[in-house]
Amino acid sequence: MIDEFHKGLEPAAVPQDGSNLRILIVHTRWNSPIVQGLVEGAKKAMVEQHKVRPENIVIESVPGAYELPFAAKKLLEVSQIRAAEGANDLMGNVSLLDGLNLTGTSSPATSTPAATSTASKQAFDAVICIGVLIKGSTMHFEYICEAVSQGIMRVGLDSGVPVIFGVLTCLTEEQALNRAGMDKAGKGHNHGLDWGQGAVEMALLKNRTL
Ligand code: DLZ
Repeated sequence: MIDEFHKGLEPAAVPQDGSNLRILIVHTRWNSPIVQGLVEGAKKAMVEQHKVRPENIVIESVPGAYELPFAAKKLLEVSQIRAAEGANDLMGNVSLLDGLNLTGTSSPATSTPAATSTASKQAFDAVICIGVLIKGSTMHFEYICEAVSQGIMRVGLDSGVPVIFGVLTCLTEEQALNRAGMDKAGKGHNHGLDWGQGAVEMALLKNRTL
């Protein structure tokens, strides 16, 4: 029997310094209150435990979980184009993306505007896709779960940028509240914390030069 059980993800063996990382969070507006709790958990872990600068966390929203892979892929590509142009700017060239509104899908309460600062010229080092799927009475849940998990994996493998699967796939709302640390009994654990930690660790792994 384990006396002291660490809920969630065990910390990495060595400190994970995220101070030079830029992270994208894409979250759904379905099941919004629970999703917001998970987003806050991910931000908290990255900023407070791993020194990620708040201005380097960009938050965008999509309607539902099914839209997460497309948004992750699109926003990742745009950030990579911007980063390439950032290098061009140093040589006096004009940005092809100037004037493009990258925050068009953002939820006003949580969004960090995509400014034309130096930080916004850095491509994302990792993406966290956050959503909550709750089973209903039809097969919809099964189809969406399968599509979203496969889609998120594909974006990560195709792009070479880690994409964290921050989607709760729950049978009941109580399960979802518990896994967002929002249950009445206070016995749950906010999985957003694990996703934030995982994003930093995987981003550093992506950037590692052997
Ligand atoms: C349609 C739908 C349903 C029934 N349930 C959820 C859910 O629990 N969580 C979620 O994130 N999205 C849900 N959606 C919306 C789909 O993900 C998607 O947005 C629509 O099918 C449009 O593509």
